[in-house]
Amino acid sequence: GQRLLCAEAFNPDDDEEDSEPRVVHPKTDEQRCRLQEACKDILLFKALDQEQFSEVLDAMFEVLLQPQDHVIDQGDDGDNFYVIERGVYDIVVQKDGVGCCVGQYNNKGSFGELALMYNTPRAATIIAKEEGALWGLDRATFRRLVVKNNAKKRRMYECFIESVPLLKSLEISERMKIVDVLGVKSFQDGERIIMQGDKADCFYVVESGEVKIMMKSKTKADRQDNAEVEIARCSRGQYFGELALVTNKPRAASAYAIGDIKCLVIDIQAFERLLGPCKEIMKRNIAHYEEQLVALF
Ligand code: PCG
Repeated sequence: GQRLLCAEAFNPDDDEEDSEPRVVHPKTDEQRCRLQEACKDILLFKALDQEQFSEVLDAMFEVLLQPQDHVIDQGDDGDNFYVIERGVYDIVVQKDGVGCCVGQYNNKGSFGELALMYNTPRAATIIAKEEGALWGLDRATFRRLVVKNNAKKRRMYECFIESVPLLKSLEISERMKIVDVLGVKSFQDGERIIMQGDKADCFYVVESGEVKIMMKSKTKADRQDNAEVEIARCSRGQYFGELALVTNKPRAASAYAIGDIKCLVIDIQAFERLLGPCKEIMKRNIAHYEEQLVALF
């Protein structure tokens, strides 16, 4: 028994908050419905099993915001993780004493994970631009259920992420930070992953299977029946969905699953924060898209 106890004490997967009681904030059916809807696409929750996910939902509590309210102040200790129910929020980072707006959340997504994941001070200030509502998740529950998955995620994706050509120029620690915040999504044969003309909020790397990139034809006859032309395919290790994020424009093409596939998904805020060093490579590849299109149409 003694030896076992010692071994357990050194298990890095163990968390100091493990013994804390389960947090439950009672909710009305209506609140529970809204909460479930707000959380269904949260990438950090994708690795949770059903039991863990329902524990997370139980622990969440609603926070209402007025315009100009600071949800988070840079430099503070991290208390909660937040999922957006509604509202627009500016992301402000202090650089050399000057506050720079580096991005914005628009009625969806989540923030506040970094301080809780890495035990660091808040790295940005988050300001409500209008009336809004958030769902908070306390630090202990977030660490116990979400951060606990990170070690497993790193083990699962380390090799694959090392093999993605786009990410070769990053340091290992930078690649692991990508793994910590990515979500894995499955799509069925023929399912549309992104739609031409939509606002862009995610970046994708194909983990398994193949993705077909299709563009609405530019010839007049085809345009009338909305025909799409295949312009590219992506397989394991290749990425798509970067163009709209780099150009700040709507999706320039649609993407469909060929067979049942899996993609790693990174939200636009993590893309901006972590993939800056890869942008030059992406831009070079984007320049080739134009040449390919000229040949196609
Ligand atoms: P945290 O806990 O540092 O609190 C501020 C949050 O802002 C941070 O977690 C991220 O979730 C979020 N965020 C969004 N974009 C950025 C960015 O470009 N830089 C940083 N540091 N944080 C960002």
